Amino acid sequence: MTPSDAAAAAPWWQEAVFYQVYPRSFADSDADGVGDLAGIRARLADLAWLGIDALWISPFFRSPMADFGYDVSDFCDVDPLFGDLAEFDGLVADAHTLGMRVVIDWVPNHTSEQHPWFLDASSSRDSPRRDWYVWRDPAPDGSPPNNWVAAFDLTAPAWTFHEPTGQWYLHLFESAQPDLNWDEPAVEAAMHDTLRFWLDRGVDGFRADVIHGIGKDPALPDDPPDVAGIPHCALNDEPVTHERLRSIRTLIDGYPGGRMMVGEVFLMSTEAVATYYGHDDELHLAFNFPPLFAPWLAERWRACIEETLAALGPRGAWPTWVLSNHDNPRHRTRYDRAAARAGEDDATAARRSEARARVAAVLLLTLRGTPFVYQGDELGLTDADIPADRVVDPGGRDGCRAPIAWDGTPDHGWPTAAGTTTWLPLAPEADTRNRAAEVADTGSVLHLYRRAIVLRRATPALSRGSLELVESPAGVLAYRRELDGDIVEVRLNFGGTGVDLGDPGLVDADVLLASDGPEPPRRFTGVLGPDQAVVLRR
Ligand code: ISL
Repeated sequence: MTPSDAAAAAPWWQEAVFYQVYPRSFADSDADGVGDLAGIRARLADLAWLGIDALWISPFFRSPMADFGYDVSDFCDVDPLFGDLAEFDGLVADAHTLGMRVVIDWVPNHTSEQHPWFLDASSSRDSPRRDWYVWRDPAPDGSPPNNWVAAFDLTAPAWTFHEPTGQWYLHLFESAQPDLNWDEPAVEAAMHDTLRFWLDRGVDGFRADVIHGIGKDPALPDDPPDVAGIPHCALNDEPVTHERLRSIRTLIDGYPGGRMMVGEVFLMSTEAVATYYGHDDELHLAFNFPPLFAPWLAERWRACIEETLAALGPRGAWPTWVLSNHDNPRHRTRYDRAAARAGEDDATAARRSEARARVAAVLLLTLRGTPFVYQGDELGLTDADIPADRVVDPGGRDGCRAPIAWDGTPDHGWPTAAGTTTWLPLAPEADTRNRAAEVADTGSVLHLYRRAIVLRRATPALSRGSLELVESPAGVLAYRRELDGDIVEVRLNFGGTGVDLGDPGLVDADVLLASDGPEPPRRFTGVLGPDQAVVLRR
């Protein structure tokens, strides 16, 4: 096998650039102020233009929307708010025609309290489905069975007392999201069936929500004092989960065409995340969140990269990189807020904010591993300021979920009937920072993403090559990507002043990409501009 054959044989999800669609806020087809599947379908060509290889679509299943779709009441149907199964089938077919894969969310840790399984389980202690959820008697003083706290409200127990049957049920998230009991074989079998349902419909894979949650210590012990008060979803890390993942892997790999699962392993340690790949027999990919929470400092990013490659490399596990998603402030907003806390004044912020976001884009799209772009980051969006009377999310995550502006018309592509409005206010700067305006401007953040994706695809050293960190002046992150003798150098200036790299070998190198494009100077001067990233070939 020649090296290029080896590259050709890599699974598609290692070379793909993924794009996360949060369907409520992406595009709306029926003017009800909430995005939908037909809206996504109508915009697939735009994503293909950007160079996206695969979509991850957040939940669109039947749901009472207590957690905006992460509370599922039917895993095998589309909520009427988003369309129907025929629309979904059409979306998959159209995406495939355009050469894009479709990965959907799978929420195995919990259901909605309105799911027929929970309605049945809670109907009586004798219900045949009682054990599909986690029920416990009250402690002797009537309090919850242990000290676990739920995500979103750390003052609230991860348990709700169910009066009619006199027991508490477990929920690592909202009380409207009771945890499934994966120790019950029928639960595992039923959840496997939900995977088969969508695999049979032709999806290319799944993003598995809090996947590490499906194994719990059956003794449900109190959290020790040093971690008591941390949401328990951030703590579950049980051996039994790995067995369950191996069964899931066997099921998925039994389908033709290279289906995959990327798991949300919400554990704050890259070492722990690495174990969820197993020995190439558990998750195909796992999200690794320490870099998402890392501050915008070259030295911290260097450490994140070192840790990630050291933890995953020996297992042959393939990294993923995420800068934003629907649960956290967008990266541009996080870095701006941190700079403001460190004393950055408004004028400096105005100059640096977008430039930093552009450097972050080059970082995301030139690292070794599969990048996930969160919808709107490619427009350089910041979070929306949500007025108090428009806040809807129990976890306070509305700012990054603001609907995407598509054009410069008064409604920016989100027409609504008189007296109604979009479910959240539109993303900021909609008059200028909308897709149509950025398509028209080759200097836009959107065009930077497009150029970086095109370059990545055309350069196997970037999509598949090794990554070696390189010594660099303070405030600069430097690495080298290499495959089959082709060497690509990446230099990212995290600071607001220019830096002479002091590397004569780079003077006159070809500039393949510059974060401040549009047209990179053909030769590198050896000096990085303020908040500038470049991709070079000597
Ligand atoms: O959002 C968080 C903190 O604000 C995280 O703790 C988050 O809850 C965690 O990443 C799990 O997230 C996933 O499962 C949740 C859902 O609300 C999130 O949207 C989803 O990404 C429950 O299904």
